[in-house]
Amino acid sequence: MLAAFASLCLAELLAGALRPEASPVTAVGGAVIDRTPAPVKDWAIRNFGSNDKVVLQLGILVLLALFALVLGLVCLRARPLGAAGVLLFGVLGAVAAAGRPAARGSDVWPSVAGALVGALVLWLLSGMLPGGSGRLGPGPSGFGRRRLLLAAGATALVSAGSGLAGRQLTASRRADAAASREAIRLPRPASPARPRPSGSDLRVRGLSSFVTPNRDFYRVDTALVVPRLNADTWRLRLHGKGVARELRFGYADLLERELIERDITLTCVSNQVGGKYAGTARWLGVSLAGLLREAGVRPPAEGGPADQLVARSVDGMTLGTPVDTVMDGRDAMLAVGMNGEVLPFTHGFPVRMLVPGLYGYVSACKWLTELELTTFDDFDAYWVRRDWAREAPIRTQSRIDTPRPFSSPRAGAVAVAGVAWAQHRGIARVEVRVDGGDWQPARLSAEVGKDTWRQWVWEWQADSGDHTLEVRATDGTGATQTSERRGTVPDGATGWHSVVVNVP
Ligand SMILES: Nc1nc2c(c(=O)[nH]1)N[C@H]1C(S)=C(S)[C@@H](COP(=O)(O)O)O[C@H]1N2
Ligand SMILES: [Mo]
Repeated sequence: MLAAFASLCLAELLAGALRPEASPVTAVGGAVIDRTPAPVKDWAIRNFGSNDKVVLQLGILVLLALFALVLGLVCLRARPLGAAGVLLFGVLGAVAAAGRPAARGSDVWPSVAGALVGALVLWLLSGMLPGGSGRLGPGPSGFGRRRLLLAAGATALVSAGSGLAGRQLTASRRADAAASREAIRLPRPASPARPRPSGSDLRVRGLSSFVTPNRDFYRVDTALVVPRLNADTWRLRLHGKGVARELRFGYADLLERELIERDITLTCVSNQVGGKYAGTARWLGVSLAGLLREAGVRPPAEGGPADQLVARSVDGMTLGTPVDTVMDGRDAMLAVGMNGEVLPFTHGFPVRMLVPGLYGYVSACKWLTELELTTFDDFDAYWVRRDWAREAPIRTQSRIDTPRPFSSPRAGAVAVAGVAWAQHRGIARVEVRVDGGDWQPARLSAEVGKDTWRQWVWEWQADSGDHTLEVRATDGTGATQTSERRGTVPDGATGWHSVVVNVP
């Protein structure tokens, strides 16, 4: 265990000095995420939410500890075999690190050096056991025991120190990135968001606010270490099929362009019926269609050769979006601001993509570094290679926020309220029913736009007993949400949200 600890601590120190992504735990975790089948990913998001990554890293550490114990026992019988086992783990870490999509050659060093040190520590410490290498004897002599304890203690101290130093290096790097982000002043939009009409937020107790504050906004991504780019060195390249003029620009160039500001609701395809992976923000950014036009791109509808726009992020994630959708007049954008703030690191600083009406995994690339025009025939993006659909427009959904499931509202007037979304089609109607009775029209919040959700409220005269509340929405095209219950894979969950309450 001590050898494993020493190994990980040294690796952390080197990763802190090189880059945090090179840490073996992070690299192996990333490799595990990439190989996680859709149902397991779904299950993890459902059960652990945004803590799924913490759970994964803890799981890796627990597994490592178990293997360390096993290797320790092996070492008591065959010292070289135990040490070789440690080296094998180093190879595993190095292979994982080198195989990350955005890997650099130097990323293998923390794993390699950590394993060498771990093997050495195991070799030396086990050599201090009575008999030099063999089985535990009746107990080391007083002198031998003291020597062993001293060596073990020194190893533990030095390891802990280097591990902490590694974390410190990473922390100071993060502080640098944070300072560069805080120095940014966003310009005013040339095209501001339309003022929200009064009544766009119903302000019912227990109901999600119309705008989701940044700190409450859901986060879904595969990044174990949140990328912390520096806006000064950030570059974006737009190239590929049918691009007449390749574009390359930096953050300052982007801010010099005309900025648009829009209220848009973002939704994750992994959102279960009734789930909370949806949020609304006021985004500030540059029109993506405008950029594509500037590069000479024509949509397929106008005879352009590329039907897919592939966005790449600094961590190697790829997301593919239909070019027709991006250029059909909706407010697809490269966003730099979120709710009056510079884009937070967790939501893609410095620049992310957004396309109203499409699920995040086919449109909302965070930590964006490259845009490539290609075809759906030629390229499958990250989640498409993992069972998810190529194209994924957002399905109409409605959610009951209050009363909470299994709560006990008092008999009499109860405000049943929630949100409903069908981005880019808009929400036309929301209905509620109790215990399978007649559908009752809910009152909708004033519409902000067809790219945002709407709140709804319905006053229920509750009598005592167990009751089931159900909700369904109708979008702007007149289509009502299907009752058919389907899971999130491959292109979004369907079905009505229902909540059971007990009125005492
Ligand atoms: N680089 C990168 N961008 C990404 C993802 C990711 O894993 N990596 N996840 C996507 C998914 S699945 C969703 S739903 C949205 C979520 O954006 P948010 O975390 O800002 O809410 O980001 C998208 N953009
Ligand atoms: Mo998502």
